[in-house]
Amino acid sequence: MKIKWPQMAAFVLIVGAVAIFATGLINSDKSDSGIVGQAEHIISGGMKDMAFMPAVDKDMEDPFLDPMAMSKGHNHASAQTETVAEKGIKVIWSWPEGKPTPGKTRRLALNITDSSGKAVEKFDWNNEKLLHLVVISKDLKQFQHIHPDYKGNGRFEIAVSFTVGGDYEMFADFVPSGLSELTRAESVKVSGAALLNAPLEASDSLTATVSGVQVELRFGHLMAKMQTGMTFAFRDEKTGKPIDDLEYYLGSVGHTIIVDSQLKQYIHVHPFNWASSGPLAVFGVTFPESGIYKVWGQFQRKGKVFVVPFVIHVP
Ligand SMILES: [Cu+2]
Repeated sequence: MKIKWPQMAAFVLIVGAVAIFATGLINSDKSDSGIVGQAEHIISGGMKDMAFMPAVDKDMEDPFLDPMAMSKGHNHASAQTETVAEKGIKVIWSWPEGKPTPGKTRRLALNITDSSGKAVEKFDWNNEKLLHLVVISKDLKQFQHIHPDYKGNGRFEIAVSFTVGGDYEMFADFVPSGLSELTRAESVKVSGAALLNAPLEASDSLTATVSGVQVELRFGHLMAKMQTGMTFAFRDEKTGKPIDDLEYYLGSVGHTIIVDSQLKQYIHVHPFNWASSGPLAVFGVTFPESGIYKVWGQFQRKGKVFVVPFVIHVP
């Protein structure tokens, strides 16, 4: 066999990455109950051999799980790992047209400042956007993932509409140039009849059908404080055939947003096999505490974004 040196170098890098990952598993973070932003780093190679990886059916081979294809690193600070400069970054949330009410569209403004109160001017592109805004109702039934426009001088704006009244939590993800990806959260009360808060229960089945696609969610060894693989597997609803024509949504095969039942933990993860078009989207995630979590997977096919929600119990 002829050894190609670029491939050899890549192999060495991968082995190194696996070693770093293994260390990360042992030193898993202890997190308190603050908002936790989280993102997972690329691991490859030995992934398939570890308890980490969920088992998938034989016909669900994904060529982009090839270690050579997985190269997109991603850096995301958590409340525990933020530097002093990062901790100083604040978002001032305001509703210039008044507080939102159900059925009416209202403009939301986010002004981002540093510790001295000065506007943060420059942001890095992050998954094709400068700022991602996720809005979730307290009962976790309502979910929006939207992208405010940058108006300059640290100010982002977007028109938001709510279908029902009640309490909501808003999460903004952004990367001030030179710093890590940060998450800031704010609550908003939408006037009108509040939602009935039925307690959240884990989904009976981790299979759902959305827009003609049967989506199955699988985990490796699922346990709090331990990184596990989280795989979405896609089949055609009618034929049962694996789907391999997913399109890029915000620069990758999909995105997942996860919150705990109290909306205290917010986890935004990007797939390892980001360049894939299916039939799998594979993520790595660490659930900070045991409990009930809601997972929204977002994917795109035939020009349309679809959202797949699941409620899971993490032991
Ligand atoms: Cu986004």
